[in-house]
Amino acid sequence: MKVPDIGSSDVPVIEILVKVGDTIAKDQSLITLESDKATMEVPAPFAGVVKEIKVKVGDELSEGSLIALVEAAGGAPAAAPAQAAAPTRVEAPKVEEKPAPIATPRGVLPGNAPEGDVAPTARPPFDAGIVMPGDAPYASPAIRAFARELGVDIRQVKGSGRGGRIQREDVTGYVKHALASGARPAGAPVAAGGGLNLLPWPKVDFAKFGAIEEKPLSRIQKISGANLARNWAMIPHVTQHEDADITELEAFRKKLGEENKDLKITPLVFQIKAVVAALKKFPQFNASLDETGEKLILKKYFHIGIAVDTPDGLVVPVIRDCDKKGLLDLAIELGEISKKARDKKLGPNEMSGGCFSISSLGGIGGTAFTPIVNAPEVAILGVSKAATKPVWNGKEFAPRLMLPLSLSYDHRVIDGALAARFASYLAQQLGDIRRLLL
Ligand code: CAO
Repeated sequence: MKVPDIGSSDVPVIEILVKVGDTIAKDQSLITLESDKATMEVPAPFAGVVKEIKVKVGDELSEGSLIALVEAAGGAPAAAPAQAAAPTRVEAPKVEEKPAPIATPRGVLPGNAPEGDVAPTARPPFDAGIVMPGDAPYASPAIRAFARELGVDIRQVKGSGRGGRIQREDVTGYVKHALASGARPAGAPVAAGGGLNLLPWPKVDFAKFGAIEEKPLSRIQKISGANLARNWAMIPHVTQHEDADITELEAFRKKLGEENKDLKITPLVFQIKAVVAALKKFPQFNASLDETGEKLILKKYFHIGIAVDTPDGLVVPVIRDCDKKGLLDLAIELGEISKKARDKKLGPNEMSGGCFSISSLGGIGGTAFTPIVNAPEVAILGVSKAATKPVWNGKEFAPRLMLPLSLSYDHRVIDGALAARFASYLAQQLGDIRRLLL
């Protein structure tokens, strides 16, 4: 069994989830990899018995790296990907048409990966001593980063996970305990009116008030929730609202749709083009703060993230080099990434590298909203439903199709005046189809 396409190379192994002699099921997780973007489990492409493990914790793997030799289960349909191992002693696996599932992302950014939410059923007993010999406490890099962020000395934290693995809750529990006992966690800065100093989350027995049902959050909701909470808390947001007159654009879009009946051309592709034009004119928007918060990184490429609503939650795939693509190319790619997102087929590389995001609720409704900036980007465009409104043209009110735009931005990087200019330029581009197509 080999590493499938994981979107990046030289990704360290942080956990080995099977051992020699294990009978494993198809799609059972073999190892956990952790890049700086995501923690992901690599699933078995077919069922069988583990004969030899070819990796150890700390090894850096890329697509095609050999993980283990596995004897395929007799007669079981084996979905071996093209790049999968053809190990000796494996009965020639029958190749399914469906490609092997790509590694399952389990986190997005260090500190945000939900830990301990993996189905325990298929896993062997975990022994921290094997993967982290010696006295070093066992914790994933994400948890170490989380502890560092809170100023916690990870060696002081007792792990409650399998084999003493330190989980996110252990770190937060340690901090809560330290705060309750009046002690300051080792290395933590002294609070002097700084920090969020939030009240604990209310613990309520809702069943006391009526019938209830519990529903766990999906993995995507947990990951995006942690990111949204951080971005909302750490970025000083302001939202600038603007209306674009898209009467002419809409007539052109309809015409284009009639000429390309097999293609779905929605207003979103025009918005991508308009955003690229505005990013070129206002480079401050095509930027990110570095991790120190003292330097702005200006980008010379134009990769646009598109918020896609899926049954499991919100994901933001990225369309690359939108400046080099025409409207029809963008329409094709938008259709492809939306489908991939809803089919849970997006790889981590398809959700990274964005410069600016668009969140369109135009197909659903609403007149305005305040999207949350997708850090480390510095702005995001929210789009609501276009509606025909009476607009004064100097002589009379004329019916015009108006598209509501809501531009949220990081006020540390962008001033209000600049945001107002960006939003009105965007509206101007969408209002004059000739400019957009230049
Ligand atoms: N005004 C009026 N109509 C609009 C519109 C707008 N601003 N934007 C799209 N429409 C129309 C489309 O033309 C399409 O009409 P037809 O069915 O007649 O062709 C219809 O609404 C549905 O469009 P769509 O949603 O399928 O396609 P899209 O290209 O506009 O959007 C995608 C694609 C993936 C962005 C969208 O499906 C989606 O997931 N949106 C939700 C994003 C989200 O959840 N954001 C919130 C993030 S914060 O929680």
